[in-house]
Amino acid sequence: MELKPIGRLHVLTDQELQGRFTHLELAELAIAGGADTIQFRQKNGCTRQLIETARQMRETCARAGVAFIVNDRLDVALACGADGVHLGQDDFPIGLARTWLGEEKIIGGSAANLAEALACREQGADYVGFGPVFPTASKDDAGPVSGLETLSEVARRLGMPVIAIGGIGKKNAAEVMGAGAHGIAVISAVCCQPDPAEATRRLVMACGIKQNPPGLRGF
Ligand code: TZP
Ligand code: MG
Repeated sequence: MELKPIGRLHVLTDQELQGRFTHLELAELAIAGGADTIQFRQKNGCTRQLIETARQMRETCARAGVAFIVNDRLDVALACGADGVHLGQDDFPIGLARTWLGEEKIIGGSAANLAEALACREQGADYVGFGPVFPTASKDDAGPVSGLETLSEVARRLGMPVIAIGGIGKKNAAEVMGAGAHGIAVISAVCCQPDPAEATRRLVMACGIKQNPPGLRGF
């Protein structure tokens, strides 16, 4: 499969770890700070509300030229016309999601080890979200940390974009990129900071991500 442009700073929006900002507000703040991909991550709630929130976020992202990805929910991604979906090991199968979304849309798959990462590639994922690389308090069932060496090996062996996740912040973002990650995905390093836009800006700088003109963000 042809490689698609995949963003380098994926901000996962969260309303469980913090209550100050809505998903939409977090998306706006992260975009203002320079994020090139927003992932709507909401584990529960009524489907109609999820679709409505996703629709608003998609519009905001589209205006800014930022990729909009829905976590877990293929139905919500389809309903709002998202740019893609991110699927975990227990979610809708990647290959089947492809038949619904078509070739153009982005599909990301979660992997915690090399075997899972290779399986994501085999099934047609466009990128692999790999982690947790470091300890994280943001996901209860995150599993053991992989560390930078395994991240490095996975990035080398996979030959496709690997987005590192888990415990990543401005202090370790540079070494994660140095280990071969295409980009990073974060929750608390943006959503739980006093100023999410400023926190995003610092992550962009820490990762050494080049800022493109609006509408051509990231990648
Ligand atoms: N998948 C693996 S670790 C993780 C997810 C969703 C949580 C990442 O959150 P944080 O706050 O960036 O460590
Ligand atoms: Mg999932």
